Amino acid sequence: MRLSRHFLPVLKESPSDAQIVSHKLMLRAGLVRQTAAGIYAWLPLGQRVLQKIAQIVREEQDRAGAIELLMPTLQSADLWRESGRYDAYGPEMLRITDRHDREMLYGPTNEEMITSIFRDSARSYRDLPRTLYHIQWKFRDEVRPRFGVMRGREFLMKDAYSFDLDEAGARHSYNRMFVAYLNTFARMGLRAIPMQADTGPIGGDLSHEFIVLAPTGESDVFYHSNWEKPAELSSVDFDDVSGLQTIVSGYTADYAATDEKRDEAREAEAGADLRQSRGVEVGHIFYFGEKYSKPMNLRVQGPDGSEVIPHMGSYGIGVSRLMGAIIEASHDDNGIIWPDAVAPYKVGIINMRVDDEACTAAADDLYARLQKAGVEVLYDDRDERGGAKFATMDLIGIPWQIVIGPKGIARGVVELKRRSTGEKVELSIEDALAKVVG
Ligand code: 5CA
Repeated sequence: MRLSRHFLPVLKESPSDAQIVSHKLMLRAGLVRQTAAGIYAWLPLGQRVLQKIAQIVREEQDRAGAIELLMPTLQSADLWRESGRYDAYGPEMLRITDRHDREMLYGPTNEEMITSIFRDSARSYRDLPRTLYHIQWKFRDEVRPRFGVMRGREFLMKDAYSFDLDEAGARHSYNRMFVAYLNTFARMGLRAIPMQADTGPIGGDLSHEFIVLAPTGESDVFYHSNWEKPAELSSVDFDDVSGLQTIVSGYTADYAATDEKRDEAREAEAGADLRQSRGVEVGHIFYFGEKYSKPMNLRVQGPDGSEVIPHMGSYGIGVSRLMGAIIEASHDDNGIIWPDAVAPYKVGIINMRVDDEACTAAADDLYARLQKAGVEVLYDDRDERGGAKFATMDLIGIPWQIVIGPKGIARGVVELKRRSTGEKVELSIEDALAKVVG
């Protein structure tokens, strides 16, 4: 994409309404614009990153055996009356009336809807186990939306729902998601710690929040210093019930809990290794058994002909919140440092002198060749000062930057810069190309 034809409204100054660095950078780098309190438009660059994050989430859900579908944002109030949550959910639910005076709501979550969909077609034990998920917008009328997309009112969530014949099966489904989450966040360059957590309005008694440590996070968390060591993830067999349980047990062996679930005995045991911090909740998984299946009358025929009430769990990831969490974890004074996996473009080309024929010919040619090689490339071909171009590329965090200037071109070289380390090397165009394409 040529920057001269792009829609990339970057800001020089930090907007005064933003308090935390990720929110400031998201506004400055032209990723989002607020359209109403806690509601954001995703500008072209933000939309690209959002789709990258969603795609990683999708690939890891699929790998763990979950199946994608898409449910609507609007739901009927009657569905929520079946579980008894319509009144219980309170003022966080955005309630809407249609022209026929039917009560509707903008979904804050989808346990009721997926249970009714599954109920309509699941008949026997052969239809289980299944885990279904979608990536869809949610609305929660938060009292205090803040920190940009971190706590929005409208936000993108991946929510998965598992159906099993019994508790042991449901635990395996839970473990699948537990491990899928570790892989998902690691691919985005994040260390998310699974912490024992409260279940709130979703219900149940087994639950983990996945927390990325950040001083600006909204959760108070306590954990063993072992969590500060880098994680090692190996490939896993998601169908291996005991193998998966061993992995999960390994991960939960070191203490980690949110404020609501602190355990004095385990904290004493950790002693001087106990750490306290703040963190951002990027995922939350729940096992709640028959909480929805029973009142909503979901039944299947078991292997022996008897009726079985499926055991369920639900598993959320804050897809839009993740963008804020990634920026909190990866930025410097000049701007965002996107991990390669979620960067809006892999390579940026800076043409220092658009009025210089040799520079422009070389830059145009490099741009065409990168595009041909299938590399996502942003080409700064604007008639601007070099300094402004460097600042923009750094602000928007492009991982590889190739600078083409008249002196270099005269010697047959360009400068290749790595955004994460700041390292710069002079290379021939061929070598620079080989480096970023490979
Ligand atoms: N039904 C369950 C699991 S699918 C559920 O709704 N869980 S949740 O309430 O914990 O939300 C799942 C994830 O959505 C959270 O871990 C968080 O990352 C994200 N999330 C929740 N509220 C917001 C919000 N107001 N703004 C942005 N992300 C949010």
